[in-house]
Amino acid sequence: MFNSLSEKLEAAFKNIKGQGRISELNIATTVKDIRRALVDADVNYKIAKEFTDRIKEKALGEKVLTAVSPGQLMVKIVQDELTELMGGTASEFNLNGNPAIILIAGLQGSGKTTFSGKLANYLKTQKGKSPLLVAADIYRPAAIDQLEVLGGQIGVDVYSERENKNAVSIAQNAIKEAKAKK
Ligand SMILES: Nc1nc2c(ncn2[C@@H]2O[C@H](COP(=O)(O)OP(=O)(O)OP(=O)(O)O)[C@@H](O)[C@H]2O)c(=O)[nH]1
Ligand SMILES: [Mg+2]
Repeated sequence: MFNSLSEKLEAAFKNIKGQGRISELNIATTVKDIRRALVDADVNYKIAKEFTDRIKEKALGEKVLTAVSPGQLMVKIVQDELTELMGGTASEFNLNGNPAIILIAGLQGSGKTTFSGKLANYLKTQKGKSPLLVAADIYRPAAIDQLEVLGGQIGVDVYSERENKNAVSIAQNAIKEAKAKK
């Protein structure tokens, strides 16, 4: 997803850098390309629109039109805004604890299970950890199956208790299991 986002952003910048003159018109075109790249990368349309409106405002305000290197200035404006959009500062996951415990909570269908799989895969392949995925969703019947399929795809163990309707006790038992299996 991020690869395709950066490719599309690069294409938008290549376009404006190649223009002999920068005008309000080609700023508008670039901004539209950026918005489309963001929406394609799953960014909510309203957020993408606010984001690109801010870029446009800055670009027109910062005398990009008369700058020595307008393309570079556009890149800088977008980079600053993207950094801001992502929260401004980088914060590391807290992986302390034996085991380190990460609780994923969120609205129905918001992508918790998918994200859990991605996170487990990241921790395994990039951080050298041996994560244990825990199915503590006791309401949706297929939730455990879904997590097991994902775990199978990335080679990460999945802990579940199909008969247990108490999420807290599932979580506590899973912690014991994780300690035992390191
Ligand atoms: N486009 C897109 N779809 C996603 C993303 N993450 C998850 N999905 C899809 O959104 C749907 C719901 O994702 P899940 O991971 O099952 O979400 P959940 O929060 O675990 O859902 P429930 O357990 O039913 O509450 C699935 O069809 C996913 O494939 C994402 O980042 N982008
Ligand atoms: Mg789920």
